[in-house]
Order: sequence, then C-alpha cells, then structure tokens
Amino acid sequence: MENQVKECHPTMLEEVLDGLRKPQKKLPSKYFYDERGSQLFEQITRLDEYYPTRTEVAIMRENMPEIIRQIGRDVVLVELGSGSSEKTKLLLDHLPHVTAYIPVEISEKFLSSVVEHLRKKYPDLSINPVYTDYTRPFQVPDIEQPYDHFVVFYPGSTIGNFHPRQARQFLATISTMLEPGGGMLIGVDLKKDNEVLERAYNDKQGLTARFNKNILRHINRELDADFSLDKFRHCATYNEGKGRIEMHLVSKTDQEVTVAGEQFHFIRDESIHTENSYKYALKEFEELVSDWFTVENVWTDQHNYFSLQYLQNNIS
Ligand code: AVI
Repeated sequence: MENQVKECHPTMLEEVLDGLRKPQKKLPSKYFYDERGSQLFEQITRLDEYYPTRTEVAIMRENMPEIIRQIGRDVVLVELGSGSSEKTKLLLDHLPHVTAYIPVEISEKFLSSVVEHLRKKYPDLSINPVYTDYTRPFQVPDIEQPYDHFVVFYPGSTIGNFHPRQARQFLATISTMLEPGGGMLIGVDLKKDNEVLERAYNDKQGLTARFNKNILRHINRELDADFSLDKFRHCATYNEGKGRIEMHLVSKTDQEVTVAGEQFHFIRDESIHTENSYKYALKEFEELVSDWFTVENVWTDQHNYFSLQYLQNNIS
C-alpha cells in the first residue's frame, strides 16, 4: 500500500460543535465507539433481533473454501474497524498463507487487549495493529516479509454507516491504497422487510438505546459537556425513500446543553441525528463501487438478508 498524503482534519470538538449548530442537529456516528461503546456494540451483535452479525458469520462458515480461494495466498489482511476480530479468527483459522494481519481500530484500549489475545492464539502470525480513525487516510506499517497482495476485510456492513457519497470517497481512497491485484472482502446489508430492519435497531433489552445514548456520555467526558442522558430517548426507524435506518436521540423536554462553553437549546421532541445505516440492493451496491471495483463474488444467506462480497480492485 502506498503512503497517504497528510491532510488536516477537524477535531472531535469541531465536528461535534459543527453538527450541533445545524438546523437538524447531528453527531458523527464514529463517536459511539469509546471503550464502553465498543463493548455495547459487541453485545448488540449477539442479540436475537440483530441479524447482521450472525447472518454474516453463517455466510462465512458456509462458503469458507470458496472465500479462501478468492482471497488467495501470501496475503496481507487489513481489517478496518476490527473490534473483537471474531470474524477474522474464522478467516485466519482457514487461510493457509497469511503474510501479516493489520487490524485498524479507533479504540486503542479495546484493540490492544484483542491484539494480545490474537498474538497468543497465532504466535507465528505477524500482527501490526494501527490505532486510528480509518475513515481518514492513514499510514500502513511497512511489511518486511514478501507478500503477494493486500486484501482489505471490511465486514459488518459498516459501509452502510456512510452516506453513499462518502462511501464512494472511501472506496476511492481504499482503491488507491491497494496495489494492483488487491481486493476487498466486504459485508453489505441488504434491503428487506421494514419490520425485520426496525426490530434489529429497537431491541427489547434496550442495548441499542444505551449504545445510542453512549455518544452523549462520550461527548460529556471528552468535551466538557453536560448532556443529561435521561432527558433523551432513543428512536430508530427505517426511511424507505432513502433506504436507511435512521437513529436519533429525541429531547424529552425543552432544555439547554453546554458543550465546551457553547450553549445549545433543544425544544421538546427535537432530535439529534446520530446514525444512518444504509441498506442496499445487490445492483445498487455494484453500481456504487463500479468506478473502482469489480464485484467478483457475492455470497448471501437463504433469506437474502445480508451479503458478503469480494471486490477486485479495478485500478492497475
Ligand atoms: C456498525 N454498524 C454496521 C452498525 C449498524 O447496524 O449500522 C451499528 C449499529 N447501530 C445500531 N446498532 C448497530
């Protein structure tokens, strides 16, 4: 992978203030993921209602020989937003020749304990973690061993958390980082019955609600803010026109909140838009990636809830 040009990026404070100053208040969903948020998300992935993770894992298990063949040998596997690396373990247990594994994760505390565990489990594997926000260009560590090509593993349909415009930008960046022969193994959640979708983001236990509110707790801690979590309620609905689940935090009352000395007024029922989770038809996704990638292989489950796709880098 080539090194990336360094760019200037807004800080968390700038992004949060900018979002809260908008007529429709917004917060970047990446700020869900402090240590507690990452743990809450891991718990969400085990919920009955939350079908994406278990469906993706089942797709992987069922199609493993073909997936392994598609990835190829002597590969450098880069995982974006690696979390607990559970799905990677499935791959690593089957891939015959992995040159190196590079997990990339924003939550340093979370990743370092996962890496410790992986080093014990795979003592011969070279593991080079990168602690960064992978939505911004980052430098990949030098790989000393000879390798054939890079494969970026991006499971979980996290691509759905980008607006399609941003998803395109992101795919363009990944494509320029990959040398010829590189590819991407990506999870993509599919369009389906609204009820199934809404259930997945409104679990009975209230874990998704806690995950959603955790963004406020994170901002309180990092940016000297005074959000009262009890004064907001979780709301997640499927916006059919836009093909996305929208998560909001709705103010239960008129209230003032201070973030880093700046005051924000909320009227009752006004919301902060915290996340989008886009769902794609297979054709729509193929179209989305087509400037940079060719869809080489698509694996799905029996209900067509979820897809795992191998994208071959077009750029030679
Ligand atoms: C990480 N991402 C793919 C999850 C999703 O389904 O969009 C985040 C999530 N939000 C609520 N539940 C799970």
